Amino acid sequence: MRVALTRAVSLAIAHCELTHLDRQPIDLEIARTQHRAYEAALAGAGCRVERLATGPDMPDSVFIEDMAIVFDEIAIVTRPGAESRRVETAGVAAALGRYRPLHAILAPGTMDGGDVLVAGRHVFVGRSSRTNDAAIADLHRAIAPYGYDVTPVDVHGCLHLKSAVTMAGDDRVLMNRAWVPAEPFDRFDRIDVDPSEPAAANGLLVGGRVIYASAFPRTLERLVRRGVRTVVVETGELAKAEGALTCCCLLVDEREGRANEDEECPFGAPAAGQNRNS
Ligand code: CIR
Repeated sequence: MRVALTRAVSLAIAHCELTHLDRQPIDLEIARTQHRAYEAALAGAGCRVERLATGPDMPDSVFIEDMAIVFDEIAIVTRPGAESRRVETAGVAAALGRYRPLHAILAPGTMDGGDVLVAGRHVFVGRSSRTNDAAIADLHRAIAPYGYDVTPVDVHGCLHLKSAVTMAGDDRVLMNRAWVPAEPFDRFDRIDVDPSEPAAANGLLVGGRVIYASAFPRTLERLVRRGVRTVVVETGELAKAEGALTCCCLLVDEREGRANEDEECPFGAPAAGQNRNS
């Protein structure tokens, strides 16, 4: 079974971090409705959705992807590049600790999960305003023993690597070459975003389909023409907080048994059920 960890939309989402966008009013109820529809798409793709609670001190909590990178063998808990978001890691670590042994990125490293694209044993990591070389080296040390290689990729003009490139199939990527160099992705079949839709490179590949935003009809047409199975969702309200599709979940393939049965969670996280609820 595949678990999709999601996190509730905070009532403080209007105070989210913004890097490339101007602040606009965000309608909390619409954002929550869109988030529920996204969760329904995840369930339709075969996931068991497990939604973590949030709090008013976590405006960006819905973008749970940035808190961790989940591999079959281990989960990496990040040290987010935006200081305001570091409060989010404890609850995510507590949830992930039920499924995987954990490794924490430590200072001076900073990393957002949105900068990490996993393609089998190949891991691409964006050097961005959120992710630095110390964290990339730390990640590499943690996962190299399991046979993963790590390729750093410079990202320009957007928030994260996965704003610029995401998986659209086992050997296929959807990308915006204006924001990320194409060469590291030479081995993949590539689909380019429509030039009029620069932010269209983020889709979520899950259960043999790509969950994709309705905001990018021209790129959607390209995906469909190339035979990609798509499920379209409305995410306009979450996009105002600079979030996309991959960033609203962490996918975990469930394995037998608990990962950390005998270990204490290194994050001092609250026990399950102790998260705040608004
Ligand atoms: C932030 O700036 O951290 C949030 N407002 C948006 C994060 C989006 N995360 C992602 O695309 N992985």
